[in-house]
Amino acid sequence: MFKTILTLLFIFYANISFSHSQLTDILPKNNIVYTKKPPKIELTFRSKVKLIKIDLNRKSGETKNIKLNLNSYKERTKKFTLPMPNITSGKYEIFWRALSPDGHIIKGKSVFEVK
Ligand SMILES: [Cu+2]
Repeated sequence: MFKTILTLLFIFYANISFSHSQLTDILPKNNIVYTKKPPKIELTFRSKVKLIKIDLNRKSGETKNIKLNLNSYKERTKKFTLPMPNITSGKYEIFWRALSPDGHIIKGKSVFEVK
């Protein structure tokens, strides 16, 4: 009986942790110092998601939002590739938010520096 409960609990938690799609890769990578401007912003997910927003913020000095055009990224997909805007050296943060196929909002960020 006890073993059955444990097994059920395990299945329950395994379902929770794997039901929503997770980010498997992000470029520019988190906590990386780049010696030149990374050519693109790329988010890769485990399954097809709807991108809700991506913010690119310059964190050196006063925080400044750099406009990204997301008009052509309305479709649900596993991989989103955006050209990197013209950024100078400094510290930056990418903040993203997406809708997982199970209806959950997933989000994350990547902080990087361009020397
Ligand atoms: Cu989920």
